Amino acid sequence: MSSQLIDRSVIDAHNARLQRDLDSDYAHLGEQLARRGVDIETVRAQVAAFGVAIPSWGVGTGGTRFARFPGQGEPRHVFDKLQDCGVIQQLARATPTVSLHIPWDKCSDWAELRQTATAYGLAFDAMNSNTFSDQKGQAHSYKYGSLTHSDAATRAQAVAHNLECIEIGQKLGSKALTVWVGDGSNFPGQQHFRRAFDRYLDSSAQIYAGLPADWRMFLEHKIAEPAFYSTVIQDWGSSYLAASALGPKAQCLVDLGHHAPNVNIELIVARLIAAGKLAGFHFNDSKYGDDDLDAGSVSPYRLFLVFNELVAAAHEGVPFEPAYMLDQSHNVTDPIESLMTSAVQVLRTYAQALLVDRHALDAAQDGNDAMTATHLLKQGFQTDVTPILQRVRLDAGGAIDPVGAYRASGYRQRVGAERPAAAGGGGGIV
Ligand code: PSV
Ligand code: MN
Ligand code: MN
Repeated sequence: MSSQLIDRSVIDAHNARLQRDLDSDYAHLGEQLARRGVDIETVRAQVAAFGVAIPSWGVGTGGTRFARFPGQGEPRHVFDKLQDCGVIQQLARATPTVSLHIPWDKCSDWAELRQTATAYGLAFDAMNSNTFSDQKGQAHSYKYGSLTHSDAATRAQAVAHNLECIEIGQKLGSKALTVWVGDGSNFPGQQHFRRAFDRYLDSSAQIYAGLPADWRMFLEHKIAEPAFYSTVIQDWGSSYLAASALGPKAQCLVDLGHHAPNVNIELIVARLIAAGKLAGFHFNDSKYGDDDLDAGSVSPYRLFLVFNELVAAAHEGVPFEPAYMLDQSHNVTDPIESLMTSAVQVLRTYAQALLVDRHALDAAQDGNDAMTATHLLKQGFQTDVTPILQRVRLDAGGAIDPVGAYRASGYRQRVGAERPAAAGGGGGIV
C-alpha cells in the first residue's frame, strides 16, 4: 500500500505491546490443533487468502425510519468513503475490496477513483444498482415498482440505470452487478403476481444481455420491506427461478437478514451450491428482520453453519466462487470499528469451519451418529482461533488489535475536524 492512512508508527507501537502474548498464544493453539491432526500453518494460509468486501454505504452512519443520528466525521462523498475503507483494510487486512452503490457513489472521475483505491490497496467488488428510491430529476417514479412496474417507460428507465452501473463498474474493474429490487405490493389484489414476475424476467433479461462476457449478475432476494404484503423476488425460490431463466451468468445472492425468522439459511446455501447458483453473500446479523446488525453479533453459530456448508463444498471439490460482502447499517457504533469487527468475525467463522474434521463428520453422518456429528461441528465452533487471526493481520502489516490501534490513531477525531457534520450524508439506511 503506497498511501498510509494510519501512521505506521502507531500500528507498530501497538503491535509491539501485544506481540509476546500473541507468540505464546499462537504456539499453544498450534499444539492443541496438532493433537487433533490439524496443521495451524495450513489454516493460517487459508485465512490469509480470504477477503470480504466492504459496502461503501456501510462507512456512513445509518438510521431507521424514525431518525438518523449523524456520527462524527461522516464521509461526505465516495472519496471519503474509500478513505475510510482504506483504514479498515490497513488495520484489519481482511477487506481488500469495496462494493459501490449507484447513484449514492456517483462521481465525476472514475479513473481518479480507481487510482485512489489502488493507492489504498483496494479494488472494486460487485456494483449495486438502486431502483428502490427516486433520484433527483428522474423522469419516472419508482413508487409502484421499477423493473416490474406496470408502466413500460418506468421499467426501461430502471433497466437503463442497471446498464449504466455495469458501464461504471467496467471502468473500475468490477466483475458483477448486484440487483435488489423492493418491488412488490402492500395490499392483497394490488399486483398480479405472475405478470409482475414476468415483467421482472423481461427487464432482467435486458440487463443480462448487457453483461460483459466475464461478468456475473447477482439477484438478491428479500422477504419484505419496503413492500409488506408481497415482494416480487421475495425468496430463494423466486430468485432461483429468475436466475435459471436468465442464464449461467445469473446467480442468487444470500443476504442473511432477508429471510423469515428461524429459516434454515445454511440449507438454502447448500441447495444453491448444489444447483451451481450461489452468487455470494451479504453478511450481517439480525434478531427480527432486515436489522443489518454486525455479522455474528447475535447468532454466531448460525454464521458458522453457513460457513460449514461453504467449507464442506470446497473440501469436496464442488466448483463454486461465492462473492463475500458485508451489508450492515451502523446506528450506535463507529462504522469503521463495526466493519473491522465484522470482517474479523467472518474470518473467525471461516477458520472455525476449517477446523471441522470432515472425514470424521462423513463417517458420523454415514453411520447415523447424530451426537458425534454435532460434537464435531461444535468442536470447530468452540475453538478460539483468535491467535490465528491476529497472526494473519500482523504478517500482512495490519494491527493485532484493529479497534485498539484505530482508537489510538485518533483517525476519527482527525476526519471529524475535516468533515463537517451532515444531516443526510452517508448513503443507505435501507
Ligand atoms: C436491501 O435491504 C439491501 O440489503 C440491498 O443489498 C441494498 O442494496 C442494501 O440493503 C441497501 O442498504
Ligand atoms: Mn443486502
Ligand atoms: Mn437488506
